[in-house]
Amino acid sequence: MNLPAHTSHMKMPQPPDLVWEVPVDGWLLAYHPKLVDASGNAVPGTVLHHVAFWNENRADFLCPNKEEHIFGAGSEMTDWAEVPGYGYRVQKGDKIRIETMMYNPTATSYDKAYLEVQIPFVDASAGSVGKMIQNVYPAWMDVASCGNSGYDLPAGKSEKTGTVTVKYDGVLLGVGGHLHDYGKQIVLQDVSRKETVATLDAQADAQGLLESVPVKLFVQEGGYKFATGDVLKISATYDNPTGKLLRDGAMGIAVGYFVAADDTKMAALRRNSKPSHDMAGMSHDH
Ligand SMILES: [Cu+2]
Repeated sequence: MNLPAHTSHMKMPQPPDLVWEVPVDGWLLAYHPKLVDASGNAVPGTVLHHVAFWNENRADFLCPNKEEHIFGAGSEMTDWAEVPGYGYRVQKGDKIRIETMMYNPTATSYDKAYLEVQIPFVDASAGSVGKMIQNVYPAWMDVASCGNSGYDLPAGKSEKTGTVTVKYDGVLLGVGGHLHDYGKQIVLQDVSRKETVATLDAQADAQGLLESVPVKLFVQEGGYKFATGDVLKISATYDNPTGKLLRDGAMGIAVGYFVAADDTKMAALRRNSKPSHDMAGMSHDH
């Protein structure tokens, strides 16, 4: 894409959705996003407004009104690391819809920028290795609950909270966060257990443009336990210094990997027909 300097996501001509048909039966292990120009030089992550991968063949386990959102990143260029022994199960022919939105808040124009996402995988048909992999499901715990993720960001300090209810027993292996520019913090609480699961403080530059959100892992302890019926509360805080309301300027999502106690129950989330595209899962349509 050509990314002229000082172009907002509303003004930038956005790329159409792509559909990637998964070529193997197996597991996707990690997602490594990278922005480069035509000669392979790095382009700063700040020009990525967001990218989202949706599996059109499965419903989300926390919000079944949405497609399964298997990967996403924004300006913080979230690198989804491999957790040894775990993977996201795919079937050959699964259709992954890739939604991308770019912008360029910087003073430098970038011509022919590419977003690359490297996905290490295991082919289940290639021997016994696959038997050792446990299935993980992406858990998107959103301040917008199960609605559209984007919301209007008021000037100054603000906080938005939402809840989602866990419908399966299992464990959370770790949690990171997705915020937009001027985001400060994401907090995930298990209200039913009266516990704070994670408090994630964002790193930003001097202007408040988001640089990174940390990841908290529970792998060592065997995961953070969720039970069916647990209510999770998500809070996102922002401090918008522009003095203006930023239309659709914010999101607040805690994102983790979930392992179900009984994986066979998760098979019910599979669906074969392609859902309509005006569903609530189109959370990034701004
Ligand atoms: Cu976003």
